Amino acid sequence: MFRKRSRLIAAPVAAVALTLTVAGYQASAAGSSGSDGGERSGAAARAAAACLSGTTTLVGDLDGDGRADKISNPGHTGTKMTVQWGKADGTFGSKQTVSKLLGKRAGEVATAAVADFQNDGKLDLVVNIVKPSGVDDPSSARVADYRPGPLKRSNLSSTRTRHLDIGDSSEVKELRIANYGGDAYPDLALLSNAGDGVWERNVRLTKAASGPGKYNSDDERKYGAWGTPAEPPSMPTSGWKHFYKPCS
Ligand SMILES: [Ca+2]
Ligand SMILES: [Ca+2]
Repeated sequence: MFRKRSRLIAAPVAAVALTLTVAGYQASAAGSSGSDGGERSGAAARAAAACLSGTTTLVGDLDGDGRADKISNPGHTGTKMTVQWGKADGTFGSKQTVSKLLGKRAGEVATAAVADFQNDGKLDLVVNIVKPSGVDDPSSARVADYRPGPLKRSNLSSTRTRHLDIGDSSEVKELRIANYGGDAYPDLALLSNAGDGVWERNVRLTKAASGPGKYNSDDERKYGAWGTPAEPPSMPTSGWKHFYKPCS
């Protein structure tokens, strides 16, 4: 009952956010068309609007310095992510391995997902780090966070980090961006080892005010799935595409 009502309230908010996003794109286009004086705000708008370079690379500002950075996510799994920090001259630095920046230890699996979850123009990060138990009972995550941007370059920390329950009772193997419900806020799909030979596709839907939400059995029934290590559930591969346009 309560959830249904909050969804109805959320819909107009999403519509407003979409309108703002469109306005942002238009401002960006106006800025780049070269009128004097608008150069600085044009650059800021361009940095704010993340875009896709190919299917597995997102270009957008992750550290909040106003310059676009390059986030690559080979295979969409969240396990091999790299970031290249944007420089003043418009080029990008060398590839930094996200799991290394996060402080992954030997034997651990680090997964990450990047998107502007709350649609506020700043890219955010979801992180899970777990040492797989190697037995039927999954171990819980050492780190499982939502880190709203901007993030610190040295260790991808945020001043507003919040714990997420994604690794409390299962071992996250993949973290992916998904689009459930069709609103403006990127959702999460997790491939998890739930124990006893069961691999699950779990979901966390995002709310505008708080970012990725908690476990919700209705969402799991609607969007989740299960399988085995031999036949794992399918995972989304086009999450970024729903929320970001190709870089021109
Ligand atoms: Ca940046
Ligand atoms: Ca954000």
